[in-house]
Amino acid sequence: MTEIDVLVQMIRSSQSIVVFSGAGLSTNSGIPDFRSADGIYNQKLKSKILPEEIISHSFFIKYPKDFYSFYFSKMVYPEAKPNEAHLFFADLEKMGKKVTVVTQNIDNLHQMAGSTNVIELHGSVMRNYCMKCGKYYDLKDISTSNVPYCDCGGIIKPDVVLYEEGLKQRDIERAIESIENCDMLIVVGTSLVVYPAASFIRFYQKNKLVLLNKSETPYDSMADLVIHDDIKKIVEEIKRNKL
Ligand code: CNA
Repeated sequence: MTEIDVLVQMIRSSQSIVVFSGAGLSTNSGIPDFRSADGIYNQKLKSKILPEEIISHSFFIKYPKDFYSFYFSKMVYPEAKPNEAHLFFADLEKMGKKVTVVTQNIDNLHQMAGSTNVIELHGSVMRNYCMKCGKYYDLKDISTSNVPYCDCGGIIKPDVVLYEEGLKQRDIERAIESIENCDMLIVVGTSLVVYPAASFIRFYQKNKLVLLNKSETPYDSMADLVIHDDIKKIVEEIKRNKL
């Protein structure tokens, strides 16, 4: 049996599946991740300030102009479309599986692909709020060339979890509950170094933990199956195996 045969067998025998995804799932949609060689953290940036510092809460409050200039040029991709991997995970629902997507991504591509049950641990670039009056703004409703301000004069903040900010309690609870109770956990396209998100996979205690990632992760030794490859190739091979 090949690794792909084992993976297909695991999917076939699972009724409820959690897909725990990260930025690597969207690189084939043209959105760079953080930690790959050509990821955002390894790009030559104009400023000497580290990306981790720019996308922090205190930096946003102190230097909104610099924050937004980095954010809109490096983190927001309104033209991006779901790729074959997003579509594959959405199609599992059409096969009658109960699928919960727990994602660290902020790009909305799982939903665009058709997944109906998505927990966005780190929020979404699509949603934005005025920090003064709370008014909601869609991405298309805000200026992406300047600091966006509300009609009331308040500054608009993306509904994205920045460094120094906590995750929403409700999202944490839903993510842990779905991971604890699923038959199979597929972890895909994530370096598993961002906490607390990465720690949630420890709540899975059964024997179908699968890690699909180009590079090694700190959780590889915990998994029942690890495939280090491009998710595009993995999905193509799964389809060849006629799942
Ligand atoms: P990361 O730390 O950049 O890790 C991505 C992982 O994906 C790496 O280990 C890569 O080896 C792997 N990878 C890259 N491309 C592929 C591929 N085609 N097939 C298989 N594996 C691949 O990103 P994480 O998601 O682990 O880190 C969490 C951060 C990244 C979250 O806070 C996100 O909000 C943030 N982020 C999100 C996006 C997005 O929404 N698309 C983009 C960039 C960063």
